[in-house]
Amino acid sequence: MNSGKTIRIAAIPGDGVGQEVVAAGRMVLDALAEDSNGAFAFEWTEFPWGSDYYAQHGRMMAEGGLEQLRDFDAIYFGAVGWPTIPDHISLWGLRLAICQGFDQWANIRPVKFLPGVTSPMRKADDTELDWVVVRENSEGEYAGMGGRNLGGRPPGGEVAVQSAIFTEVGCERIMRFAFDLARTRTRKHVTSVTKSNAQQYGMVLWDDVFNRVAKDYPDVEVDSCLVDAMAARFILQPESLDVVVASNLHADILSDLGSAMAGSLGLAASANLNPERRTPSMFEPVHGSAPDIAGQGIANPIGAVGSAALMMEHLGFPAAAERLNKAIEGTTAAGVLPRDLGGNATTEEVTSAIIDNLQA
Ligand code: GGG
Repeated sequence: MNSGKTIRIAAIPGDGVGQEVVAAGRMVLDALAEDSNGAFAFEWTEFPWGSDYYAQHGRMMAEGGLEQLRDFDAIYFGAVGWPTIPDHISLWGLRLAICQGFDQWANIRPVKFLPGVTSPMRKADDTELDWVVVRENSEGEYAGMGGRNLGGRPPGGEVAVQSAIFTEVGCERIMRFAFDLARTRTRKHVTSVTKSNAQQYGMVLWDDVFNRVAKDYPDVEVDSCLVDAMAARFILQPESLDVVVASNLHADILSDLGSAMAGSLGLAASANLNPERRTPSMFEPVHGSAPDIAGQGIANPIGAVGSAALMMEHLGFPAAAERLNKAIEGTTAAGVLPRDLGGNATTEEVTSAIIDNLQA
């Protein structure tokens, strides 16, 4: 008998494999709740938004969609993007509309080796990789400002402008978030990713704010690295990193590199947080809709289940989050691996194994 909290979640499976991995994540979460001794239960509301919805309604989400989501405890998201719709329309119409509409300004993307998962970067099974990429999630290169065909130039001479907006408030809050996170970790190190040698306004502001905020955290080690050098450092000196804070675009690119180093993009979990908790936060695997494998039952559900763990942590159930993470580890350690990790387990088999491992 449930006498604990009923957690109200808005599920938005979205496009392609998003639908498969959100279904998998929901099964795992329901099994977790059933076994929680009444500590919590989930009440799910599913929203059919995405590219199919666009085909019928000419928009990616319902009119007033944000208002429909506002009172949920959290949003559990799959993926967005489908070949029939230009990617910038689907992304801005759904995922970014939610992230920016709810001011989910901090995106965290942990990067970790899992037991039993090999990768070209993993020289021995005991090699450690344990970072968190902190992505500024509200402005920067994703400010959505600019225009095309300015001045009405003739065909062949078109000009487009895409502005990156960096505000002192936006930079400071993400820096402080990264430093606060680093303080909870063993290494207590923050690396700021920049490109201030070439981008002399926004990225210099980014550096100035980083250096100023760092003074308030004398117990945290810091360094700063150009984004191009950082890509090389990910590969050549992974042990030198702990918390990596970067702009919207830089962090998006680097976190994909990091998850590939850990074995596959399919493993990567993420949380889009409104740390002030004024609005619901959104939890989603980092991967996209993967049209090439959608509907085949072979998508990797681990990124979605890992995102569910981040959601439980955020909602104040750290022991439940730990159980989810341990169940993922038990599954990969036992060699139940989907295709992107070199195995042949289906989405359903990996999901069942994770549910079985909740008991371990
Ligand atoms: N689950 C993540 C997702 O659907 N991503 C789609 C995508 O294209 N994202 C690009 C971005 O957010 O920068």
